Amino acid sequence: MKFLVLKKETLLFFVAIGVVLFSLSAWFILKAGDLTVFNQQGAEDIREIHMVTAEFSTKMKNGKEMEAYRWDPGTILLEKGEKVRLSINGINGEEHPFYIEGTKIKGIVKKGEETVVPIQFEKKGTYRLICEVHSDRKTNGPMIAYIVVN
Ligand SMILES: [Cu+2]
Repeated sequence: MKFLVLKKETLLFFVAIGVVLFSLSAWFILKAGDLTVFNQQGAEDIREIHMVTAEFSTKMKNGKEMEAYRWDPGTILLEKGEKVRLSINGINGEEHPFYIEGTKIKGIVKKGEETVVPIQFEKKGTYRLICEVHSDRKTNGPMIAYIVVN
């Protein structure tokens, strides 16, 4: 019968402790659940990044025309080991044969066509996606995109 003589305040105190403990454990369980979901990176979990070939062109006051070809976006960010499906649509320029520096990856982007490049890097660093025919200013470039792997 000793338990029944607990004061009301004491009971409230224990109830409050119980609520706090319950909340904490619920929070940890939910958080653990989030992490589990986050770590479920299966073979199908491939991120898609879209890129286009673009062209800037302008006419100088003396009538001279200038142009520059670009990959757009010019910089993309990847996580180390992340699988990415890089989809490049040829908008401006007839053909852009390209390679990715430091890899064996190469291909060609043609006007009106989509070129899909599967990429995955195991080493951190910045990899340049270079168009062979517009690689510097003299050839209406530089048509270089930066793939930054963190
Ligand atoms: Cu090009």
